[in-house]
Amino acid sequence: MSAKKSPEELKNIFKKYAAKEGDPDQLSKDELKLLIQAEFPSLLKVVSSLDDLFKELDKNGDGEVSFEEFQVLVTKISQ
Ligand SMILES: [Ca+2]
Ligand SMILES: [Ca+2]
Repeated sequence: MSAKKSPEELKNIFKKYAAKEGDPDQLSKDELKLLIQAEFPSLLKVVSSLDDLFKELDKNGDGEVSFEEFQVLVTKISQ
């Protein structure tokens, strides 16, 4: 099974999980965990920890991952 998703699917996935709590346009760490566990479980084998992954994605360090920051993950997945 390929983990590759279309840009539209990714946007929908992001929105679905980002809307669960707090800011509906930003992923909290819990939301990111749910997203990865449900949609990209194969990533769990390649990242050392979800905490590290979250830190890596949260470029501006505001404790949330925006759709823009999420793109880095998308690049990782499509490699
Ligand atoms: Ca949120
Ligand atoms: Ca951020």
